Amino acid sequence: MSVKQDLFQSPDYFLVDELLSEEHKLIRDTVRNYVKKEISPIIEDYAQRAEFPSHIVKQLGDLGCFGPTVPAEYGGGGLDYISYGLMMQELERGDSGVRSTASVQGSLVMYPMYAYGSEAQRKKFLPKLASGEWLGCFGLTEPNHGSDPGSMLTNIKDAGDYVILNGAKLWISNAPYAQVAVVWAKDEAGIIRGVIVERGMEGFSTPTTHSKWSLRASCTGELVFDNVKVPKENIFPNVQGLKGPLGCLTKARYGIAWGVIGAAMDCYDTALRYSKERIQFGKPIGGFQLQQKKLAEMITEITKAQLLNWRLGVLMSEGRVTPQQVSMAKRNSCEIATNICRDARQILGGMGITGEYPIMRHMMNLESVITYEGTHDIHLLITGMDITGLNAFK
Ligand code: TGC
Ligand code: FAD
Repeated sequence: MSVKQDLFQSPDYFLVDELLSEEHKLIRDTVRNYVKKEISPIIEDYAQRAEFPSHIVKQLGDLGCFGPTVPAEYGGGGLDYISYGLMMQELERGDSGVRSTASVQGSLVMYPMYAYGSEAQRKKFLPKLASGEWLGCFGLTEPNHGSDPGSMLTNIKDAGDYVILNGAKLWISNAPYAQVAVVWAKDEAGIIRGVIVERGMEGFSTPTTHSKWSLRASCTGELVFDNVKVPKENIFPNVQGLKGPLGCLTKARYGIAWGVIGAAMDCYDTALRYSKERIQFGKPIGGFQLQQKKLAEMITEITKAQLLNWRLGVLMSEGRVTPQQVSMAKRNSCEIATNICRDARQILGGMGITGEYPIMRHMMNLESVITYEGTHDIHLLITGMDITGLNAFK
């Protein structure tokens, strides 16, 4: 058995499929088949080499994975949020880095252009991003401001038809391959504004971040702005303040809540199959109570998360979800997925650390996912503030 022969069978213990429409299932199965055919056979090699499989950008665009909830007139899919969640689940079943590429493009680049952008910005950028002709990135985090982006130093100064952008962003997914960057910077009044920075603008560079042990098949970099002249027509006219980037993060965190359950499902499915095939002490290790406890707890947590995600998707599609509900789901999904990967790795014994199986790669990836888009502790504090009304950040 090898990850290159993708034998994945999706666990569905509580018949959650029955909550999905035929269209949802079709979308889910289309992305699942794509992952089996195009991602699983190659992803381990790319991860081992720490290389981004850049050819998948066009494939993901063709598949409709970029901006699926953006209206069709701008190149999006005009789909609901359950469809989007299912896409993220299937992509992350393949690899968190692949889901990251789609999350950033759809939720962090296309969404703000659609929600906060001018009509000219929407028309210029969205169709090319939706099709995968262009790749985008999102610059919020700075070297000295991660969990506290409101203290950012990157800034714009008025210069007539232009603003002059200075500063630096760190840990930016897709940066080295991106044609456009959605960047958050403070104006002279200290108000956070969103600007679209295009590759080729003088003074703009995107050095690659090396030596990652996690998300190795995703390319991460910096955004460096040295007196970059950005035309004023590239500023988002319809949002000001930290709620701009945080509004994008609500969409992307939603995708993560679904996505990491894909990684957990892959680890569970792999461990279950292995436990039935691997013989020790004269019987399959799946017959030992200690291994059954791990497997039973995994499927219990996966099932609870599948139901939570489904409900979250309904609320999101109806426009009734709160950012705090999304935080709870992102945090819960990351925690259980991380634990499931660890237990799955143990079930595989020594084989669990090899690239013959996807588990160690998922495990390492999840160390980034539990940290980005708000760390585990930050999401706990968001829930804490919501239920007590007391703000632990200030
Ligand atoms: P605070 O005063 O609480 O809020 C400022 C304004 O924002 C509003 N708001 C939100 N709006 C929409 N969605 C949300 N989730 C929101 N959370 C807050 C809030 O109502 C307020 O609005 P207004 O009108 O009153 O101005 O802000 P704070 O400075 O106290 O910070 C709160 C905190 C810590 C929760 C926030 O800063 C935070 O979430 N920090 C975590 C930072 C983070 O998540 N960074 C992610 C960077 S991007 C990334 O990681 C991409 S990885 C991509 C990939 O590869 O998949
Ligand atoms: P810090 O904020 O320094 O936090 C360090 C520790 O302190 C954490 O455990 C944190 O929970 C804790 N902490 C901080 N404040 C508090 C508090 N008030 N109370 C209790 N504990 C606290 N950013 C982008 O803008 N765009 C991207 O595309 C992007 N992609 C990423 C890709 C990868 C692979 C990684 C690893 C990160 C990416 N990020 C991106 C950045 C990511 O969002 C940040 O790493 C994250 O928000 C945490 O910031 P930090 O690393 O500076 O940690």
